Amino acid sequence: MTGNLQFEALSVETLSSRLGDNEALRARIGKDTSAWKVREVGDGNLNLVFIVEGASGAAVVKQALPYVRLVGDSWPLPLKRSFFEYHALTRQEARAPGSVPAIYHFDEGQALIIMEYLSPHIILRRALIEGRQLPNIARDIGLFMARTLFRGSDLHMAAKDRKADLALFAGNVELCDITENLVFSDPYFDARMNRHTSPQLDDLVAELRADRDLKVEAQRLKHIFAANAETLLHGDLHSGSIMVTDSQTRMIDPEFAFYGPMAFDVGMLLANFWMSFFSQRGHEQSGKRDAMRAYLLAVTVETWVVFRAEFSHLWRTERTGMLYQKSLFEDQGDRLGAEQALDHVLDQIWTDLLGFAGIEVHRRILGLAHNADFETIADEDLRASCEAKALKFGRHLAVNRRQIHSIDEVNHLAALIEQESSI
Ligand code: SR1
Ligand code: MG
Repeated sequence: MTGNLQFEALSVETLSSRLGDNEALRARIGKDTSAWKVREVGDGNLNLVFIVEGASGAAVVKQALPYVRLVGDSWPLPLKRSFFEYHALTRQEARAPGSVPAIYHFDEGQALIIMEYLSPHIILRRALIEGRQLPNIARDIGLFMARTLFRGSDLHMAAKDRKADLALFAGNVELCDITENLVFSDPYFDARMNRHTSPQLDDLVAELRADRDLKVEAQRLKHIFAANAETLLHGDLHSGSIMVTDSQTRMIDPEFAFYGPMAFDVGMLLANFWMSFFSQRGHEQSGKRDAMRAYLLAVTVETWVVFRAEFSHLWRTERTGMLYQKSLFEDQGDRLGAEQALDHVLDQIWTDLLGFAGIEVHRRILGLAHNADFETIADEDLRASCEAKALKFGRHLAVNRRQIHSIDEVNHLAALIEQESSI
């Protein structure tokens, strides 16, 4: 298959004949296409994902569709998101080696990426729902975020290279548009595709939509998201975009990549740990999840500690960009000045990430794209109780983020709200 043919979606039936002459795939899994076994495993909202197994190995073929899979062809979505995903993956591999799947082939015309089959990895969200405590995720994800966010910014890159990438990823308009609407606006009014656990949450939803302070903060955060083109973001760094074993962590699916605020990736990621925390009460059929709740809060602490430490290390050793030049600080013998500036940058990330985390929690409970942490709780009253606590927590983060100064303070609040009998 060449890049010049008209786009055509692959299927389990056609994949072997259409990709049978692809040298990258043949080299990886074996040349005998009659031995290839194909499964479609995509469970995300947008794309097709195939696992292809041959005589000597396996690979993943991911293909974008010209519409939103979750909704159908009534919501067209450009194929070029595959181009942005491919270019984001190559940059993430360069900036945080070993943190993303290896790429074997990219076909822009067919919007497909052939990449490493991660096995026995599973999606992090699923592992957390099962109550699995993974020892390395905080460290691995904290390092990934610090390295990609720092090294994709004007703190590190040559200005002309960053501006070229800023221009490249500025084309990812439609995926940004999804985030701009689904995350920052739709949860706060009666948007067409919204849904929530009803009638249990009806009163709380009405209260949040009438909450002026919350709406203003959501729009201030949207403003930061849209206007602060600070670094190359993953753009959709939730627990469904991370694959894990007990010892390995891989970030996948950066099709929402664009230049935005550092705090967005960190906030979205931490929000997903906090949502997992609030959902655990709904997964206690085969035993209490107290230890899992404690683990999840510890993961948020360690992720933030690792992020800060690695970001600070890079600040001191790789600050080669045009911002906060060493010529103004260290080269003048003013090491403390550089540390003062670092504190300001980290403080800003901290304050903003809390806001992004708060609204990420809201959109997963009130908007179109819910998450399995809550959705798999079959008892609707129990689910609503978990969701209501998470909504209350999210509102506090979004509105009061400037008055919150430590992750322990956030986790103390989470624990207090979680222990309330009902909301
Ligand atoms: C219509 S896409 C809905 C959501 O799925 C993706 O994973 C992103 O999180 C997006 O917001
Ligand atoms: Mg995705």
